[in-house]
Amino acid sequence: MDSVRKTSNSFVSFLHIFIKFLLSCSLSPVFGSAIVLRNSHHRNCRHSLSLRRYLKNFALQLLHKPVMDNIEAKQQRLDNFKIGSLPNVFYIPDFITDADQTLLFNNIYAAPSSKWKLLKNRRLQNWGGVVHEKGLLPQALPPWLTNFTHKISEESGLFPSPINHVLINEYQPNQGIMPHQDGPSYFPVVAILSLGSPVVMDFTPHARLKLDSQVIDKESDGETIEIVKDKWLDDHRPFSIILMPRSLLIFKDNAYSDYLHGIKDCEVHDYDGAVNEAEALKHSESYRHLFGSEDKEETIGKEECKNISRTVNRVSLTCRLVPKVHKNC
Ligand SMILES: O=C(O)CCC(=O)C(=O)O
Repeated sequence: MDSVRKTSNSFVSFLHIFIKFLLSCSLSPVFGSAIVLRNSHHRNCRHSLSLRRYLKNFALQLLHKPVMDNIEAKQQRLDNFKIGSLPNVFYIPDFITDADQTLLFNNIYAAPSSKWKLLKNRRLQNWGGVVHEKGLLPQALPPWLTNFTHKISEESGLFPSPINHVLINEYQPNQGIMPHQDGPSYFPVVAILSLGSPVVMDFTPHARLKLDSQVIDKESDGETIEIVKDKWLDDHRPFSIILMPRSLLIFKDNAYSDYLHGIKDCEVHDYDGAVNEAEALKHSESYRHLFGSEDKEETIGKEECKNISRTVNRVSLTCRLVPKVHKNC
């Protein structure tokens, strides 16, 4: 077995050296002129160029093949976690373990109080540096964060270089975040790791995609109520995602640029119709007590009441890449 492995390793090494040789030859003027000489025989010097280009592409393809295969394998694996109708939203339950969650909590709450920035409806820690319109004034991420940002980059295969910025948001049960779109300084992929209380995140198409609004009359408890339904361009429509603790949400491209995302600032979140209901609830055994799914006959007939009671704080880690980094600090 060993000798077979050694032979195959030597063959791979030989192949790499040979490819590198091909690559340098295809770029070198000496080899190029040799081809020209050969081609002068055929009186067609255009062949020299195309042969050089062919050799170069061939060598590059062979060199990059393992890398491309690896990226494709990661994309295929990620596709198993696609949720909803958009191609660019992924939900990975149990992305980290309970022990990882405790480790993160310990480190987050070990930070000095000056690290917290108090906002009207939540507080946050900023790690990785200051994001300016013109790029990032960088600060190295601590190892307790890079352990997880590396795992996210590695397993998603969606970041062209290491994640260099993490925002940690802490929400009390009645706090949330207004619908917003992340800024243009970030590479258009967001990975959000959730800890603590489950919540529902709402995605709404950007106002520029709104066509008009329709008022629909609906009978409820003998009364007629008016429901305003917005109409959106193409296939855009609002959707919601349940974010369970220890899960990872990733969204990118048009889910990043065409939608606003937000979390309602109320203690009970309705998850009816959430696009990952099945995936999230499958992994919610230890949080069953937070989910209201019993029949509430006295209030809403036989309808199931699908809501989450937020009884503890939620902490999220929004992990992103700022491609443009200032070098002079
Ligand atoms: O807490 C979250 O899950 C979302 C945070 C967020 O959208 C942000 O920090 O921009």
